Amino acid sequence: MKSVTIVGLGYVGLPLACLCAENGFKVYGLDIDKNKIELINKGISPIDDGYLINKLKNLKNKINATVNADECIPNSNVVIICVPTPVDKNNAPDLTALIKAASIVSGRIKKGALFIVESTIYPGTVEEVVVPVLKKHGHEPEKNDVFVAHCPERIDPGNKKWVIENLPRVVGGITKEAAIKAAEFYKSIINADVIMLSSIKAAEATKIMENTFRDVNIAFVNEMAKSFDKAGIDILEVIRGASTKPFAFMPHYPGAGVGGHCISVDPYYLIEKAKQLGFHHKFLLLAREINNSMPSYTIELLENELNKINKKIEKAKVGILGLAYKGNVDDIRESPSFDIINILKAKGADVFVFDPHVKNGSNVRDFDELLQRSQYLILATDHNEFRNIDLNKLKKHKISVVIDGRNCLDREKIRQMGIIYHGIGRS
Ligand code: SAJ
Repeated sequence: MKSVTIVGLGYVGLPLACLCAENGFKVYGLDIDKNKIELINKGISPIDDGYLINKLKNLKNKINATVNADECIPNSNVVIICVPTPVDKNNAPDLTALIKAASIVSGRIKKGALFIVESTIYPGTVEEVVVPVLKKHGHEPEKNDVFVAHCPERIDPGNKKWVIENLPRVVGGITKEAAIKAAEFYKSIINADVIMLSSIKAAEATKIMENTFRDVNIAFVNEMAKSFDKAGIDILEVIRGASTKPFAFMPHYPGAGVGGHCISVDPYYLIEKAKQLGFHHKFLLLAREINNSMPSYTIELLENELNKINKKIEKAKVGILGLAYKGNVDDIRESPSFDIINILKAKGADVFVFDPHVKNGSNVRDFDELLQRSQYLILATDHNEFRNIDLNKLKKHKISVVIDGRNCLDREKIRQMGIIYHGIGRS
């Protein structure tokens, strides 16, 4: 039986481990988090994701989760790295986890094995960072003593339509043979196209382009929202109008900011690498600047409404709905909610926070307590729980201003109750 070790059992590694187990592989999961290992070996998902909760329940004992690299890597035909590749406080790529994982693998991987990196990386990372670690351990990937490839992950947390089984993938290899082996591996576990690109750099660049494309398009609608707000135009209506064009338009939506470990991070991987190569990505940086301005813009909207009713932000009691970086997930990485909270506190406001998916981040017991203690609301995350709130409760608790950071509440109904409503590009 073919065996695989997945290094890193997060929102990328875990679905991949489940898929390999379902396709007859002997699966090892290697992670540094003992608590996570324990849960997975009990068939419990450490991530609040319905898809994973279900899969793991049915795959109990089919995934051997361990902290011990010696137990798994030497016995694996395939080793796949799925560790986080964040940015540091200066928005420079932080490859610490990747380098550590590459070193753990390089010292243990057996000759002839397939070694794949799925983590999101800038073009050149495998050749310039991972291969030298392999060579230090006596490997020669260019001679296929191990087959080294890159297949960028495309997991979209919470997406029920596009899941790991049916998502097309691209692969690139240090050698053609490595790319072929990687393509064969993914074709054996997914029901979707697997495209072999001519180089590993092209595969690394593909993912960066996908996510940077999304970041600049979100920045585009965020800037349009600011402009239309001045003109009293409802941007949602305009996006709906533009979407009637059956070609050459792709809707994105303005909001209180861009969070998550993909869209808000990946552009910096390309920006930094290009800088080393002597190219300045002014457009990508401008898009990042626009998206990073949305939290303070959201608070500006609140202050403008308070000024109209002769109220001040100082000592204002503001309820924040949502900590997660996007709706219906429990992930708070790079979430704009934290910028909103910090700016409000710096302005002297009292801030109350409730997120049903991030209980340990909330400073009130539940939604009702948040309403009891707040005068004004900012919706920062479009969880379904917030989309479906009983708006009459706002009236009952005398909420007087609502800033809808995801344009997901019923503006008319809120206004009919005499509550001031302002969205992002939606006055
Ligand atoms: N956001 C907007 N406006 C939009 C879309 C998103 O403000 O129109 C915000 C979200 O609120 C969030 C951030 O951007 O704060 C990122 O949202 P996202 O929907 O892009 O979600 P992610 O970060 O989980 O992105 C993933 C990515 N998947 C991978 O990297 C494999 C991305 O490639 C997908 O395009 C994205 O899911 C998706 O399409 O849902």
